[in-house]
Amino acid sequence: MIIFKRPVLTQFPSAQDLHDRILHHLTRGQGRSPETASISDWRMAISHLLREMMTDPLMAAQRATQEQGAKRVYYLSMEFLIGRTLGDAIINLRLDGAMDEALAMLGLDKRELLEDEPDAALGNGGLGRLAACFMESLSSLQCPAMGHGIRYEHGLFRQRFDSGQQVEIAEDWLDRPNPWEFPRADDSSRIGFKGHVEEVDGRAVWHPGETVIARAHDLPVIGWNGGWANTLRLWGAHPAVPFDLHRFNAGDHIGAAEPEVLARTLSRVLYPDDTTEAGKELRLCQEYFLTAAALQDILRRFLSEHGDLRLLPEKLAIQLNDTHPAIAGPELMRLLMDEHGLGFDKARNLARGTLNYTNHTLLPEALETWSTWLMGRVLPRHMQIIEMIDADHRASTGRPDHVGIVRHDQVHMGELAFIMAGKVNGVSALHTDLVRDTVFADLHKLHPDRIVNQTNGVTPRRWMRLANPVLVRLIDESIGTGWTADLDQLRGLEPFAEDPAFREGLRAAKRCNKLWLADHLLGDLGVKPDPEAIFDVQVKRIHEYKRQLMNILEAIALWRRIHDDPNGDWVPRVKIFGGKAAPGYWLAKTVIRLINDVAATINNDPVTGKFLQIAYPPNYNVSMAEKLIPAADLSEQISTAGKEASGTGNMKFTMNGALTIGTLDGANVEIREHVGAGNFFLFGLTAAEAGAEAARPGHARAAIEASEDLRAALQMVAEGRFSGGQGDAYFELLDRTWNDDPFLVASDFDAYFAAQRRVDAAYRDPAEWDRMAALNIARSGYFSSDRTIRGYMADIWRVDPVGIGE
Ligand code: GL4
Repeated sequence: MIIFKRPVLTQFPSAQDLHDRILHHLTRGQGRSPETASISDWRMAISHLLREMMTDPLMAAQRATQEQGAKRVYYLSMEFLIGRTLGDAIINLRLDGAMDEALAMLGLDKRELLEDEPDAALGNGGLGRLAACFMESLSSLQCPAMGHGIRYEHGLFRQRFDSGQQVEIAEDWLDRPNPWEFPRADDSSRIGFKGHVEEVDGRAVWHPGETVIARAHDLPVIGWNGGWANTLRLWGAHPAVPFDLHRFNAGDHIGAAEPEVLARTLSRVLYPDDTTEAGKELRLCQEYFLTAAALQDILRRFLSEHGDLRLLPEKLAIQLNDTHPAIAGPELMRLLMDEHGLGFDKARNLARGTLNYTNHTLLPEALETWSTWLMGRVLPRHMQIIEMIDADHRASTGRPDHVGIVRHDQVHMGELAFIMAGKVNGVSALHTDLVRDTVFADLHKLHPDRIVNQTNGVTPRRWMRLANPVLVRLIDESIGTGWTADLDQLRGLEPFAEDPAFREGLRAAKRCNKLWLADHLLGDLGVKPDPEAIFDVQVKRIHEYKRQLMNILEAIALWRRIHDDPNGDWVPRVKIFGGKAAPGYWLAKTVIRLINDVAATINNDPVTGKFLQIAYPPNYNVSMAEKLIPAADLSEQISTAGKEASGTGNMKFTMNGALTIGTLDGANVEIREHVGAGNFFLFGLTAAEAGAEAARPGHARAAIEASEDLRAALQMVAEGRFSGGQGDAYFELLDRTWNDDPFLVASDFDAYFAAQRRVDAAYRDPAEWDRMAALNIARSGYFSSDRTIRGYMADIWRVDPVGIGE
């Protein structure tokens, strides 16, 4: 094995060295003098310096991979929810101490610099953030890998509240140049759409009616310790004919730019739907754009490295993040058959040996389908190949008709992805069981070894080291820093749970994070909570199945009880919400309005003010999560059992010492197993019970009638107590809760309310609470995305890390 030396400069440069190099980038790179530089100029200079420091590990990794002829992993995803990069780069390059000093020498405020960076929101929620955590772990584990995504001009919309209602504003992260990317004008592909297919000498020839150019922008992703960097390659769409000079010269000045506008539409905006599919033609075009650009690129590199297509499964593994890039099956077959002359069987075997698919949801509205008419019009050759794959699978397995890819004139992308994948994985133990038993039950019977589980994880570098430096200092002082790369070492904290001094330290760290949050984020909302209050946090997309409605109804019920006994011994609580609703999801938007209306009323009540407050800061995103999660005492993971595939926020809270109130859903099940049932506030129906309950006629009405707290809370909403006396403001929401309630807010309400009172009781005993918090941290090691990626490497990709080092 060839061993590469780690570049000397990335090994802990001195503060003076950093200082000089920042000045160099500011003056020579930005063309600014220190006297006239704005905060953004400084940020650009520092970011460019850090990007420069990533180039040696980036190229060393490439060289080592090539020299060893190692297998490469490609992660195809329509979403990468990156957030900010600067703070993460400083941490992973191990520059924190020296950089702090250098910034002090330059008179710069680190927080102000970090806050100046736009939050790259190229994703909706968990699925996109998982992809970003995976990229970081792949680099930290020295796995040769590349991410492929779309360089959306506009990421997820920014959220504002107007009279409590969500208003969406276009996001514009690329308005200012992105200092992290390397534009690769030479790495481009032509992507065809529409047109027709012709048969020439027995071979299919696709003549696309439209063509666009995909152009690569590379972001280096640096791993922990700065020894290895992989690339996240984001594709931008450009016109094949840049500008119609004839039309311009003929006086049609606007029409001349039409090809440009049309092509660029493909990478213009991220679809703002999470777990719901729009079924729009542009979305299909975006999915094909990403997949085709990635596969051409991957095959080009593979052929120049290995030359022999038969080596595909041995030399590369491609992971499809949900069905969004599932057109990869037919596209890879098309390239192998139509462009490289392979027969169907060979092409199918090579594709299946290379592709794998992760399922991220069971919600029926999220399972992608396209009409055969649309697929045939946008991708005529792919439609033919899909029919061939389907017929071949039917013939080779003798499967029943209702299991196929094409049914009722719809192309089912889940079935397509399953049939074309070597391995299919779910994202938590419970979810994988449900994948086997429900959506893919028939296919699972035909291919019993195909479905495997890989429980999600999150990177402790961003979610602990970067987000929670005060807690990290305490941990480092107690057990050293080795846990950062090997999160199981947090187990070493278990004995400290019994140590009053450690628990005191833990309490002080949490208090520090809570004070900062109260001052900076909640203060802007006019909420001034007592840091002694329970910080009770629910942050995630707003969706009925996640049951933010149950949480706010609990707040109303509690408020009413406090009112009845204002001198009671109540445990003070501040309920914090964060999250966006899909712009077209009317009920979710109604829940947002209700939370804001209830907050406005409760926060202005002098009688209950010292016991209960509600805060809903707008525009929840990755950087807000980094501030909220370390300050949380209580993590709300209260989805209807069987609906949340995994969750990943739940893991971030646990490793930051929040206790969970939650259902037996997704990865909550495994979190509870790891931290211990006594250190987790469990409530609610199980997935099996929830299925039965939802099918029981009149379940909601019966549950409401049996619960005085819930009935009273709903009554107050119905009377207009939170909507200026307007009783009908929430008519539809109430009507649905009484008469339908598919996500069982009513059936689980009393159990939830009771679990919250158990939380109150536990919080009264600080030593006991802190002991539980310490054990949550100590036992959270399993939820590192390093463990998840090791699982993918061993069970799905069959790749080894590549040696590189001193
Ligand atoms: C999701 C799931 O809803 C979420 O539970 C899971 O943690 C995440 C990553 O696997 O994927 N599926 C979709 S779609 N969006 C998600 O966030």
